[in-house]
Amino acid sequence: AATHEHAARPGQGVGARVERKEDARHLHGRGRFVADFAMPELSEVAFLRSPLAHARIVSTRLPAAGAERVVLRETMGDALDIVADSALPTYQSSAQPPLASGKVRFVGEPVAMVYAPTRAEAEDLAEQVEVEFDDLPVYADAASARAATGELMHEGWRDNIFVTLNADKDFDLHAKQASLVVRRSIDLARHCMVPMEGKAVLAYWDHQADQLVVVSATQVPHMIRTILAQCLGLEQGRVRVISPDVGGAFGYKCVLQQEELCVAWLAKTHRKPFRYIEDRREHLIAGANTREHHYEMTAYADDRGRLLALDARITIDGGAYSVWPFTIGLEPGQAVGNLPGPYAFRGYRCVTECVATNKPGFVPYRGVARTGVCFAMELTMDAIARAVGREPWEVRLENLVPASAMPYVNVANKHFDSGDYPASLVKAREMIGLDAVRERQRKAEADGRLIGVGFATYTEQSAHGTSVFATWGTPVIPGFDSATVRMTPDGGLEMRVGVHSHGQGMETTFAQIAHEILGVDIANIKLVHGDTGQTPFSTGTYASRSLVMSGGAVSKACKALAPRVMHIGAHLLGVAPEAVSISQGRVVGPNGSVPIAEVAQAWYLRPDRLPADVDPAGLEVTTGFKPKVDTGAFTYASHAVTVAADPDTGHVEILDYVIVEDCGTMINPMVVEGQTYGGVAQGIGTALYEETPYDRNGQPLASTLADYMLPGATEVPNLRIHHFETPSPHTEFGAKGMGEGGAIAPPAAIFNAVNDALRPLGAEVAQTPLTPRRLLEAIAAAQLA
Ligand code: MCN
Ligand code: SMO
Repeated sequence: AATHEHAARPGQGVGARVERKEDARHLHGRGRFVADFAMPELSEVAFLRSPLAHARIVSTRLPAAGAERVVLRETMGDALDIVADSALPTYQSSAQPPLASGKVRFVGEPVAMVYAPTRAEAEDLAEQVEVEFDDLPVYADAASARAATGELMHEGWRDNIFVTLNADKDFDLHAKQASLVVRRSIDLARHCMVPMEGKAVLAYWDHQADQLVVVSATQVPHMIRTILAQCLGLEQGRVRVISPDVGGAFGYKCVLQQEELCVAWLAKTHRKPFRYIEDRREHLIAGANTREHHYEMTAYADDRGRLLALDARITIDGGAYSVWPFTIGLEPGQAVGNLPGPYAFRGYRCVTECVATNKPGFVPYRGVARTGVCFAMELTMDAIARAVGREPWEVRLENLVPASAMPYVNVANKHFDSGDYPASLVKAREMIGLDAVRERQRKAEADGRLIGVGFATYTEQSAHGTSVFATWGTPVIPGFDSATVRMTPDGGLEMRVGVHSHGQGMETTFAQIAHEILGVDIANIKLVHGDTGQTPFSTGTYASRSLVMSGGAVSKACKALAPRVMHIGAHLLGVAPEAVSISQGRVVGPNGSVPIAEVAQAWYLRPDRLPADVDPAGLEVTTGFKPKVDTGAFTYASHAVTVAADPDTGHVEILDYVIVEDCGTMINPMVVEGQTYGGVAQGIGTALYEETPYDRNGQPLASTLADYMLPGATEVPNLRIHHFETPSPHTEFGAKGMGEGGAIAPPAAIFNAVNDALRPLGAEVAQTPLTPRRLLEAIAAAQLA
């Protein structure tokens, strides 16, 4: 399939820029988040959190008044710990207790749970719980964790290493043909995820249904039900999980959170409602972390800069606990598999070690390891270009997998399905106006700042199947999903999916898919999602899988519904079913048409008007979808950015930013653009601002938004986006998932641009975030050298 430029489509179907249905309720304050629920007798929960990074709990003393409202691990009886098992051979599993038991492993780990009528009272009571600790050696970074001689992070472990993953594909064979060897050390800082809404969970006992109901800000309600029932020893049918409106999730909410388990336990035990809402300080101290990767890259290339082989050592600081269900194995697994990026070299060796330290554990975060590997690979690509004295885009262009080679299996066994990677780079170069920037660089800036331009190209695998997740040791992910579509008596649709939309716009885009097939007005299509009591099972929303998998199932269900609608419609028209079709919400025959609403009315209210051989299953279909292959559909993009770096103040300003992306057929280009804007804003955060530093005692040094820098509206430039649409051969409509991609490339493109700007000074930067201090240090180091 050839890559073609996107042409906007009118109407409400696939490809139309339809305004988001869900925005009306959010803009009018009618959204309902966990914090908005009101309930009689609701108790608010607070946690007493560990002040130390690694310590034994010697004793705990409860306050005289209110002791009955304090819960410790011992009090929780036989509630199970969160154990995240993996099939990876070197993996050491961690057990995360719902409340610390015996010892604490990071600052902020919940030690006691307390409840009261208000949060303030609960916090006051928590402060009166006295805990005596005995210090243990703190592993505040990967080096100290590796060198451990004292007590290890987890009982029964052989060392402090969660998992080691290696790859070796024809490395020696190709490396020895190289005439050039380029080395770089590259670092990404640890940071938080900072969704607008943090963790939020409310649980109560539904006495009528005799059921535990857990209302949680989660991406994966069905998975949370499965694991909560297991951990609490309840039959699956006695747990219902509802994910209401969610104020951003970004991966933070795709795992079982210990607070979810704690609050659910309270509701199960006391048969009353309880709620916990994470505050910003708790998020910054004790919420999950992401991104901290260290790379030692050695690239083997020829004189033109063609990469022949890559040797990489990756260290990931995974923090204290592995998460359920994905496990910490996902991070190194994605790192090893995605480091080669969109390039066509054939020799690859990689050793990835994921270390356990006394910090909050890693949770998947938009892009997962791909932001790190893209950063490492793209900085290395620019380093190669420097070494051979060519333009970085030119060297990149020669290394990218060409369109003529598609479909292509790369050195890490990624099955690229379609697309024209070089064309996206060429277009990005054109849009950023490279020649004009080079001209401007020759003339120098009047204000003394240095201008630079940088590129990055990446692939974003979506629609991962069972076999792909199995290579990361997580066999829980199926390469399929399902949907229920029911036509209502007025000819509208009620659609049910087990994935969950927490900002992605699915209520609109899934309706567009149904409109494309059945012609029903999207105003009369309702998407029900995120409630285990009302939707078909799904593992949920993550890995940019929802559109392809669940949206694919919506498509299949609508396609299965169509012949039933036509069958009744043909009967109403008095013609044979083969003679009719569906068009613009009507069943159309050779000599007349009937609105779909009339068909629906016949099914529900006028059985006398139905054909004798009508399908008794009626106007409701549940069906599943699976892509033609298990190996995924690959979105790709090239980002190009122009920056100005001030050598006096160290300040970096983004002057221009362009994105040329191809996610196959777009269901809604406006939604795709919104997804891209949000992702890029987060990527800019990773590149320039966000960092959670720790001191050597494992104390977090950025615990408020005054210390933890987020990009605001003034730091995010106007982004210019250009679309290609190369349909995937494996999916409905040829769509590919793209929800994470925006966050993958910005650190790479921005650092390459800054390094381009710094060339006259001989300085180079390779550590996020690029604070003014780091920039000035790099310049100072170059002056000394
Ligand atoms: N879309 C489209 N055409 C395509 C591809 C996608 O119109 N070819 C639309 C989809 O219909 C959907 C949206 O774009 O409305 C994203 O679709 P998809 O790529 O399938 O991603 P998911 O829906 O599975 O969302 C998950 C993804 C992930 S993994 C993270 S992390 C992330 C992201 O989405 N978290 C988000 N985007 C987010 N956006 C918001 N607002 N909030 C989050 O927490
Ligand atoms: S990090 Mo996204 O939820 O896969």
